[in-house]
This record gives sequence, C-alpha cells and structure tokens, in this order.
Amino acid sequence: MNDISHAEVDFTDYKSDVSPVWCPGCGDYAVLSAITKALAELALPRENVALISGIGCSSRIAAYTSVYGFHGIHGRALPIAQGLKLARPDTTVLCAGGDGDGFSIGGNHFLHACRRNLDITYIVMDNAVYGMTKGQASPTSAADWTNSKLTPEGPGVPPLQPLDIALAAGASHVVRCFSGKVQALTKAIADAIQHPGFSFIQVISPCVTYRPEMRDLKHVVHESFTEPCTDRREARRRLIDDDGFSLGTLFKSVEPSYKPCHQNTKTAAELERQFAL
Ligand SMILES: Cc1ncc(C[n+]2csc(CCOP(=O)(O)OP(=O)(O)O)c2C)c(N)n1
Ligand code: SF4
Repeated sequence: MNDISHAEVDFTDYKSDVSPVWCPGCGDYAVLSAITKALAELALPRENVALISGIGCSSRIAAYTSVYGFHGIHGRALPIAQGLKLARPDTTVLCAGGDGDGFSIGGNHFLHACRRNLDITYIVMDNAVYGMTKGQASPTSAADWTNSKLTPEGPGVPPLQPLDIALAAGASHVVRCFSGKVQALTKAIADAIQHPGFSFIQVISPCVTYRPEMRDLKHVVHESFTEPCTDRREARRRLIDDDGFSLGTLFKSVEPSYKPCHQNTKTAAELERQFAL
C-alpha cells in the first residue's frame, strides 16, 4: 500500500472499492464520508491507520475504507481495538459500530475502554435500534417506542445515556454529533484522532428503514456544547439539562492512559509451565 503524500490527499483515496449495502438514506453513509474526510484532512498514511468494528449495519463500515480494517464480532470491537493499540502504539486506531453493539452486548467493554483511556477514537452510529436484525429496541430506544414487533408496548425502561456513561467511566474526550451535519462531524473526528486519549463520539445516525421518524431529527438537534468543558464535574452538570440532541464537544481533557507493565510479562510457554499440574 502506498503512502499518500500531503499534496495529493483526496478523501476518496480512503474509500475502498466495496460499495456500501446500506439502505438509501441511511445516516451511516455520512459517517463514512466524514471519517474519510477527516483522514484526508490529517493526511494520515493509510498503512498507519486501522478501523476496527463489531457487527451490525454500522459495523460494515470497516470494509468501506481503504485503511486496515477488522470486522470483528458483536460487541467485541473495543477489546480488539485496545489490543491493537497496545501492541502497535504508533497506529492510529479508530473503532466504530452501533448502539446495540457498543452499549448492549459490548456495554461492559465500553466502560473499561473509557477508564483505560487508550488513544482510540470510538464512533458509535446511534440509531436507537438494532438495524441489521430488523428493528428490535436497543439500549438507546425510548421507553415508549412502540414500533418494534418484539416490544409492541415499548421497551419500558429508560434509555441509556451514552454521554453520561462515558463521562462517569473516564473517557477524556466526549462528543455528540449528527450524521446530517457532515462538516461538523468531520471536524469532530479529526479532533478526536488528534486527542491523546479515549475519544467517544456518539453520532445520531438515522435508520430510515426501522425508524423513519428519525429523518426529522435535523429539525430537533441543536448546537449546545459550543465550548468543551475541561472539568469533568462541570461537564456532568451540563448534561442535567441535555435533551439527548445537544451537539458539540462536551468534554475534553488530557489525562493519563493505561500503561501495560511489560516487566513481568511471561511467554505462553512459561505460563504453561507455571500452571502445569
Ligand atoms: C453474539 C451475537 N449476538 C447477536 C448477534 C445478532 N446481531 C447482529 S447485528 C445485531 C444488532 C445490531 O444493532 P446495532 O449494533 O445497533 O447496529 P445497527 O445494525 O443498528 O447499525 C445483533 C443483535 C450476533 N451477530 N452475534
Ligand atoms: S436497516 Fe437501518 S441502519 Fe441498517 S442500513 Fe438500513 S437504514 Fe441503515
């Protein structure tokens, strides 16, 4: 794979020749566009970048870029991304997937990735539904969302709040974007890549097939986090009045990352000997 020199950086160079199979109008197209534009803006050599994803419509994104990709398993994108970052710290690691992938089956990994604060950009395309498996409620679906055949009376539990959780768990860069605002999303992704720590970007990304009402969100989202807080408690206070549609960088602070201790690292053979009965 050839390096891309600064003079010839074109965002389409970061797209693969695989055509997305997303439904026409799916918000994830804009996320793909923003990721490739951010990589082009930063002129990152493709061979130094990896995009790790889980499983879901949104997680297909790894196949649609020309950087290294790993289409993982459901809910396990973050462990793979963290392993890669620890093994190859010079690699720019992006991780992406859906709200089901990241907050339901992968919720536990999300918590611990936030607190390890490794230098990874995690982009969740939040459509408040399981798109790939045909429209079940996800952890971010509203309690009274009644359009799923599995939960005709609604999930009946309050939706999980991804920004609150990321803040409480220790993420050092916390952002919310809307897929319909590609320029702002591109800038947010470029900022996140440059941030030395775990960046979490919740992207409200409509599923036009199972949540057609999400098309109207362009009239609902609003820029509210105009200046990022650098104080975690202050950022939490800002979320008290959040309606779930405030956009912008909520919190940004340079904080220590987990550092593995290699001093006593044992080889597999040594471990095997140690535990042999
Ligand atoms: C271990 C495991 N459990 C369940 C599934 C089935 N499954 C595939 S995608 C998916 C949900 C996808 O929803 P989300 O992550 O929100 O992504 P979207 O399709 O909405 O982009 C599920 C439950 C699976 N592939 N693997
Ligand atoms: S089902 Fe929804 S999330 Fe999946 S590609 Fe179609 S619009 Fe996008």
